[in-house]
Amino acid sequence: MKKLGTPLKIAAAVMAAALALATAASGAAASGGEVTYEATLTNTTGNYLTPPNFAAHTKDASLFQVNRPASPGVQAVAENGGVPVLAAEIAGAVDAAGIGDSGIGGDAPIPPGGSVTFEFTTSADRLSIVSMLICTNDGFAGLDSKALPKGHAAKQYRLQGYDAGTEINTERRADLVPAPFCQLGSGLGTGESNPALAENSVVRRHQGIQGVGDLEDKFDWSGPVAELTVTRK
Ligand SMILES: [Ca+2]
Ligand SMILES: [Ca+2]
Repeated sequence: MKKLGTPLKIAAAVMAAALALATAASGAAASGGEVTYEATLTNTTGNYLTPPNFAAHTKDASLFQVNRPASPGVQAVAENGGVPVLAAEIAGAVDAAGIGDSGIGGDAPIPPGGSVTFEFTTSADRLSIVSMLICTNDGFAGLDSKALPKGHAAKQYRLQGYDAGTEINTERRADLVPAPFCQLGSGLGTGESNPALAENSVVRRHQGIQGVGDLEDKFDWSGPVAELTVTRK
């Protein structure tokens, strides 16, 4: 049986390893010259998304990996919309290593059907994104280390829904973040992780809203949860 907190220690080790690898690769990446990209992320679900945390990076770094524990920053976003926590984590690993650019796309949640456009400049060749599916326990839209466009034609990507594996999917509004986006009743919701709901698992594809709680069906989705278009400027 796993002890509470074990996945976080593992995740920290994963991030440390990613940082070490990223640092080792920085010389090669820097020689390639920097390119500015424009990215537009469109929400294709009935759920709201947090402003996306993004990172351009080399192949040796990652924001999350399927079948691995989520990092503390990814957990913070997936469970509670802790966008600044993940931004600081990524900046500490990727930006500090000099291998790319990271940031937050926009400053407001993206509504169903809505979009956000952001730019970044980097010599790295891959892109990762994490954005909370707000009306879920610990669900997020994710892009895992996809190659950035090499030519000037726009490149399309699809983000899948992932379960961070850190919070049990109760689908109860009382366990969701107290944002106005999930039509919570007055006083419902929490911005803190509840130890009693710790899942102690790994990142995996999200199964959508299963109807086990009191969350409405309209927050469910099937297939990809967001579309992304990236263009070299
Ligand atoms: Ca939560
Ligand atoms: Ca979960």
